[in-house]
Amino acid sequence: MANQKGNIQEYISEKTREILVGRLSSEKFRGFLKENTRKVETMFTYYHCALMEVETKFKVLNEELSLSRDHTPIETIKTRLKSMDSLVEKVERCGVGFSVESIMENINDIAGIRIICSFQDDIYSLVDSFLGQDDITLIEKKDYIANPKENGYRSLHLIVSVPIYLEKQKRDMKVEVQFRTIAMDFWASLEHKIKYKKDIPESKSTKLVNELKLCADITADLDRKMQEIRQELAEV
Ligand code: 0O2
Repeated sequence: MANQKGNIQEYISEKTREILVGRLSSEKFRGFLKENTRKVETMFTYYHCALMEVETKFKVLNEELSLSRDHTPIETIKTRLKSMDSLVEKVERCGVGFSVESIMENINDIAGIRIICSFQDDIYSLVDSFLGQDDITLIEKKDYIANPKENGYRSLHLIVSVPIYLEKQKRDMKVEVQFRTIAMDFWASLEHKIKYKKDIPESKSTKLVNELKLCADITADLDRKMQEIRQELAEV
């Protein structure tokens, strides 16, 4: 995920600068952005608002759930707006039309939030509580914890719709929520770095893929063992 943009105006200025200095690879997208700067700025602002709504929901759940447990279920919350490069790549890869409406309709992960927990069980409790809230609509769920990807990637992903209340309207916004344990996040961060590192010779890359798969198995074991220890402690 790209870094959290603390200040939306800073983020938009950075994006505008990217357009002006022509760093974006896509000629077509550059033209679209020049003509739609205000609309794109508004779009990112709405997604930023949706992220604030969802982040608050998890902070509230964390407070409440920690009352009934001997630990706080959430270790870290990270939010991010999709980087412009990544958005352009996805718009082109998915053959999405060059309009703000079409992008908002078809790209589901412009706003992303990652919830990092110590224990796997906490992930499932949080998912249940979050999806039980009456203003949250589930659009898609992928459980890569129950069904890890071939490379060993584990996380639980949701695409949800959440309302934001603006001056004169209510808008339903899509947000991607990823849930991971600390171990899953540690693994995914390294794997992500390796995936995007260019110029790795093929022989080395095959070795790294195999080693990462081994690490994924070790982290899955670690998560299971930590969960068991916590359970035993709770029963004392
Ligand atoms: P970023 O920078 O994290 O946003 P798509 O979104 O179309 O690429 P799909 O199948 O719709 O793919 O989405 P999926 O499987 O839910 O995965 C989307 C996000 O999950 C990715 O976003 C990653 O953050 C994470 N992810 C999925 N698979 C892997 C993996 O094998 N390794 C790692 N490290 N992360 C993974 P982006 O857009 O790739 O990047």
